[in-house]
Amino acid sequence: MTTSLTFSDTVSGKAEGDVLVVTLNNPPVNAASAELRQGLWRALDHARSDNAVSAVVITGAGKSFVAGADIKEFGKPQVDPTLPAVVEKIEASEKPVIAAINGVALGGGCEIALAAHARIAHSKAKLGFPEVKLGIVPGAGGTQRLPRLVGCLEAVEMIGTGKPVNAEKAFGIGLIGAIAKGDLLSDALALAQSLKGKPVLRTSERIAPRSDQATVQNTIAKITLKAKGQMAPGEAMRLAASASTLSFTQGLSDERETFLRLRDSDQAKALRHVFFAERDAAKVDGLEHVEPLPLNKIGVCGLGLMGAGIATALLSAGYELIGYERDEPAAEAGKARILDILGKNLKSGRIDQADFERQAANLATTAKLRELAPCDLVIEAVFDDMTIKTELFQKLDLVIRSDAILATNTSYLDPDALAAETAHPERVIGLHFFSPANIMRLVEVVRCAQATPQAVATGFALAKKLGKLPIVTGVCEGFIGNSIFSAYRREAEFLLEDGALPQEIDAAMEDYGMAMGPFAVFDLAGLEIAWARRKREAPTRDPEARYVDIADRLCEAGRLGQKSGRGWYSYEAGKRTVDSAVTEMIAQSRAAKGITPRAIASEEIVKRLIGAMADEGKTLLDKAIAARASDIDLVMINGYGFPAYRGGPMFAASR
Ligand code: T1G
Repeated sequence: MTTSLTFSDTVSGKAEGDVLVVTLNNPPVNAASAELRQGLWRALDHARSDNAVSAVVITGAGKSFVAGADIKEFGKPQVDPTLPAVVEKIEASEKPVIAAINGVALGGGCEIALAAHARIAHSKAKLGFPEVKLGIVPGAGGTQRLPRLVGCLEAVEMIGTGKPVNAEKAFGIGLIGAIAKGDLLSDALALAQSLKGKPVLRTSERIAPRSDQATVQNTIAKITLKAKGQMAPGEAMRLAASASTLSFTQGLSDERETFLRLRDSDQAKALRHVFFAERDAAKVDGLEHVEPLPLNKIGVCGLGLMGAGIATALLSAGYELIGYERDEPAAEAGKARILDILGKNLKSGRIDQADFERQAANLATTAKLRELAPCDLVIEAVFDDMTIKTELFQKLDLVIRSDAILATNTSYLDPDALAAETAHPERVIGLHFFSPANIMRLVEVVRCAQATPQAVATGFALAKKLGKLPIVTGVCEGFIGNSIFSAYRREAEFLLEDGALPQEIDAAMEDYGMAMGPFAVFDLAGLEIAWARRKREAPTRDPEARYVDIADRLCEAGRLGQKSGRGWYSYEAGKRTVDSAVTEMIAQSRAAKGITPRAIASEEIVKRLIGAMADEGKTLLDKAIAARASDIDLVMINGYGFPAYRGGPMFAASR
């Protein structure tokens, strides 16, 4: 006998015999909005007061159980009941409450499941606490209930990293009691029948299974190191570890205080900005209703470091790949390079033997361009020279289908000029990967002037399929990322002339949270590319514009960066050391211009460099190269080591 009940717009109930099945339905991800919380609250009240109800099953509609608290409500006035109150009410129920986890149970969604008296999950379910990725800690009992179920070691790992676990792992660590063998709801109803009338097991009353404290502390130290500069991971792990020493009530109040403090912190605001920025970046004007072309076979021309990385990313995503090089030995070397990366993925456990064999089987290399004829899309990653790329594209024009996509991985050349040299410029786009391309998440999808929306949509969809973060950019020298990076470099060199030293500027930016300071990055990338560009620009450079020639002096002295053993720093045995010769060259350059150096504080260094990036960002927005400021933030965070917990240069400058 089934009776339908409505507890709110997003919460409904059905009586399956004497079990009340409560379904949460707040598309797209069942975020625990105020409306959903109120509906769940009413459902629990109904279950408590209706004698016909012996147990409750809570489940979600769609692909999520509950994706956590509604992040859009953060910073807004609180609406009752709060999530902690709902969670407490679930656990307090005298009638067994079963969580039937149909999909993702994240953050507050996992806390709802932990408060239930039993948990059963669909085999494809995922459970986790991603709060640290939002600069906060779980705030509805997760830091205290999780350790009581899985032990402190598993808890600090899950809560400290924010990484979800699959159903099998969740079952293995005791986070869930069962994985549904048949239909999830039927299995959950059977579980409810088996528990009804029995005393309920409350997670908060459990004692956290023992974990070796030394191992727990080691794990905390490892994760804290990786999360350099971020407050939340350390706090979250401290709370989870405290479950073995503090009472539930003490731990809960500490959790609440910590949650509220971090929720309003600058880091949390920045990470919320990044969360929504990633969602917005997927909404590209003009591509809303454009169907990407289907892609099966993909060609990669140039199998050097970048090409091999791109090829590996494509193979990992399941594409058939044809790698092309100018001659057989180079093609063989390219194949070996790709197989070497796959081998490393196998060794590190990122893929298993079956994956390795499947990907290797999907790989073919050739020195015959005509063998790329069956490709649906070809990406070139040959040397960044216009003549070489144009010749290649013109040959490809004659080989591949006219509707196949041609993509260039150029960093600085003009893809519009390249497209204009081909027979079908409408199918030419830019796909600018970042090295190592099989690791780096960012792909700049370059919307060439003559490219069709379908060509751009196809490139965009491909990048998503590779698990990358595609950001659409218009055409200008350096697109979004390298334009901002050039402004960053320019201001860094102005700071040098004004009185700061490379190591001071680097220290200030590394303290700010950059993965590496600018001068260390310049040395890593090599100084010759920027030098070549400065020489190219010299004839047309504005004589009134401020120009710092220190980098030119370095290059003329053969100091081309890490690979030449000397650049802004010296690299003895690979170790970066300050070189007095550079300090001397800087002093001479200042003297030649009659500049008296002054002491420059870290705050000013950071402010000027962020400011320079943001100013360039504004120019890119004015020129419609970037669609939104948050896209620029994502490019700098995912391609240039800008700390996500600062939100990106545009966000940081706006603060
Ligand atoms: N709140 C509000 N909106 C959300 C949301 C959330 N938790 N999660 C997703 N959305 C929106 C998103 O903005 C987008 O909107 C749409 O849903 C689809 O998302 C007390 C306080 C669940 C794995 O961190 O990781 O619980 O752009 O494109 O790729 O301890 O969304 O369409 O308008 O990402 O299929 C903790 C966040 C919260 C999970 C689905 N939870 N979400 O991925 O879809 S803090 C999270 C995700 C918390 C408690 C604390 C993913 C997903 P729009 P999408 P997807």
